[in-house]
Amino acid sequence: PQTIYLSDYTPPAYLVEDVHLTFRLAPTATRVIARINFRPNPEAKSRAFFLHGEGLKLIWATVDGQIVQPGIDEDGLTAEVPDAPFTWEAEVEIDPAGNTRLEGLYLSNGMYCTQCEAEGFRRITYYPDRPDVMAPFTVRIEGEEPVLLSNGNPTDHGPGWAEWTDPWPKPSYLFALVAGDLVAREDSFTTRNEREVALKLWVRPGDEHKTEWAMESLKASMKWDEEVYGREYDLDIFQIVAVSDFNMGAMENKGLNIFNTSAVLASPDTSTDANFARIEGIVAHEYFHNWTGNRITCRDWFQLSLKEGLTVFRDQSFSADLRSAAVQRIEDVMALRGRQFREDNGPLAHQVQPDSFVEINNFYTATIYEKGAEVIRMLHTLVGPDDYRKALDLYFDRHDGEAATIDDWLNVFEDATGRDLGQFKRWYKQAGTPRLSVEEQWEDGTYTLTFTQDTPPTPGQDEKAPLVIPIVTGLLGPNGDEVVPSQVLEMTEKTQSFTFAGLGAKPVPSILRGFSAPVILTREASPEERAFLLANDTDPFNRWEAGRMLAKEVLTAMVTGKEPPLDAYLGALATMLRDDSLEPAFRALALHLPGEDDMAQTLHDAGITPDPARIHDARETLLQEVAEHLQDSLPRLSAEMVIEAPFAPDAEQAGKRALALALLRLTTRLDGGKAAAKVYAEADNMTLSLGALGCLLDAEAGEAALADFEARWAGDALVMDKWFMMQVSHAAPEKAADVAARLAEHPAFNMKNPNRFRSVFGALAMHPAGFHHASGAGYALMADWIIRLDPLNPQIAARMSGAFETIGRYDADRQGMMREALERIAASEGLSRDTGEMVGRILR
Ligand code: BAL
Ligand code: ZN
Repeated sequence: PQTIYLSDYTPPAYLVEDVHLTFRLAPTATRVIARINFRPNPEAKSRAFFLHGEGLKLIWATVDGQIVQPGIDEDGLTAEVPDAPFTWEAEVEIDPAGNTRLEGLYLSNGMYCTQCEAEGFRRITYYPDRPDVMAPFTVRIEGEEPVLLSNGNPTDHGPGWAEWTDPWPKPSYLFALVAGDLVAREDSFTTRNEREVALKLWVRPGDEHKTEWAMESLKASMKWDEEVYGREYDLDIFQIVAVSDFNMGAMENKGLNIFNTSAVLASPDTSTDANFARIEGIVAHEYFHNWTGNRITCRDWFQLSLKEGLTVFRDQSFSADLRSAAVQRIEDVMALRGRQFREDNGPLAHQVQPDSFVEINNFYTATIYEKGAEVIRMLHTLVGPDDYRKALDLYFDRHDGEAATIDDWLNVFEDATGRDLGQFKRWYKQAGTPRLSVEEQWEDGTYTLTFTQDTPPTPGQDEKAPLVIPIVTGLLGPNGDEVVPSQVLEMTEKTQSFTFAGLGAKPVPSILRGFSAPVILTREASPEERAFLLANDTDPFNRWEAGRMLAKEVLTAMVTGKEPPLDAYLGALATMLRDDSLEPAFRALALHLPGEDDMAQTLHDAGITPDPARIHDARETLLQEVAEHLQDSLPRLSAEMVIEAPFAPDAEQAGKRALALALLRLTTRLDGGKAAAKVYAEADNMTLSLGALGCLLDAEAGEAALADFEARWAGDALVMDKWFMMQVSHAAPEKAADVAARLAEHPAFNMKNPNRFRSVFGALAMHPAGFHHASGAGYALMADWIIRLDPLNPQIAARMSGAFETIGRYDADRQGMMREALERIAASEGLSRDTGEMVGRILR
């Protein structure tokens, strides 16, 4: 397979004036007739005419009405064309029913739908399938299906056909088509300029009752984008369609977003609070793409973070505004550390702007998305909210209708603020998570913090230059008062000191408030000082962080056979838990022990080879200690978290349920599951049902509840995904692989459905003590199923192979078994470019 390099970018030879597509739908033989007006690109370096195309059967093609015989290979076609504007027409045949890759046009349970990002459009028709070719599309769909949809506004229809016109020039990756037996929840939104926009959320008949939340989230997003970014919607209609077989969470096709059912359908009975929050965030994310991604798109796929990092930052800000900003930030950082730090510290580490790729689908990563968002958050911190808004206004003014680059983005900030961002740009070009260490000095009322930054080598990048790191810092006095409020310390050197003069007593520093940069901060501190910060810090993120650091020190000591600072931790936890001024969601997060994978990385960073079994045991022991220490408070606190009001998926109720369940998990350690059984039996919402089920499984008392759950929810695919997932994630480590293997034989297991596949094998990958069990059964099973899935759905198979990305952390035996599993995948016949690239990078 060919490697694509950023440095090889050349402008397209021909640009597209407009596109007219006709679809004659048929399950195994859909015909697509394209009429495309091309014109030479004055900026092009060559006149070679090439159209991408994969898996297409060409029926005929013409140039200006004359039949041509193009040269065709597996990537596309070439033809002789004029050095002047011309019309290309072609008819191709494709097989949506046989399309299990879920890229291009495919059938999902009798419904036609598309996924074109990144390079799926070339599986629909021959086209310059690259994001810097933008054009308006008109689409005519002919089919028996009652609902026929495409991008833009509806312009005409008749029996068995419909026509849609999208006036906004777009790249082909934003094309969408849906046809099926669907029903809509309808609503409308009036923009700030009094334009009426029809809103339609299309689902299968029977799912109508699960549409209210997404519709409310959509309207809130439209309003927020007007208020916060000054961005108004630009078509007469905005539509969302829910699809059950979908590789991603959702897709921002212009005016016609397509969503994985799991990212849009919600009801209190079937969805947890976490599902509701995720749906709200994804609906917002896809809607926000209308400006950051669609109106301004990416010149090429090396610029992916231009739209994804920015849009994640926007959806995180939206959720922070709608919910609790503190809780949102903690959750976002937990996700960043869990996925991006893990990626950045292993063989798959790559830059926010990569230099090369083999398969772009492998770069829809936490680095492009979440680290990309952190980079924008740092810009926001450095320039401040007013200049940030000025820069964004300039970005939209300057680049609307264009396919832009990350350099364009940074230039806008330089022009709007007068800042030189040359050094800042390194955040896009250097992979790896910087380590930030700090030393303090106290002398005659002057306090000095000296920071040192160091980014470890990553594949292909041995040397790293210093980054610009905004370190938001405040100082607390010995009585807990804030003596120096938060300020941004702007670090640009490898080692740099910051002094604070005129202090009456040696302060306690609160460093990297709000997690102001995506770095690993190491700072020696006594358990007492961490407990002090957990009790007194005015920055909620750092308050939570102090508790987490303390918990990590306890777990590290337990794993390495040292004396853990248990009293300091348990005392601080108890005080925090009783503090009614803290919102329940925060207290629930503070009760949450660092995860097993997080501990494995922490130990590895400290030069200790992690033993997943010992980490698991230490965590279990600590949870037992916490439960016993808090046992007197548990009944009262649990009673306080009971909600009398009718169910609402808002942040306040969700926070109370989160704390109630955190307490229930502790109670289960003391009563063997008695309280959990009662909660399960009485629950009137999925959050409590599922939480109680998890407790029962942990107590090995979940058989009856599991059977009940299956009987009740057998007809609901999204709930059954939870049933599969819970059994794997709550399995004892030595049983996890067996449980996954058994579930894969269940009649309701369907490997072609990405949600179901992930519910079993994604859950196994995220069960460190199970996946990394010393028997090697987890590795072998994962390899077996990646090999089976790869020919059907390479994208999901490749993604799943990321389970092995932590190979470098473990002992020689585990590394040997992981390598064997990876080599087995690499050697399987006909392995896809997607999985081949991933496995190759991990083995490198
Ligand atoms: N563009 C792919 C899906 C998303 O990031 O919204
Ligand atoms: Zn996105």
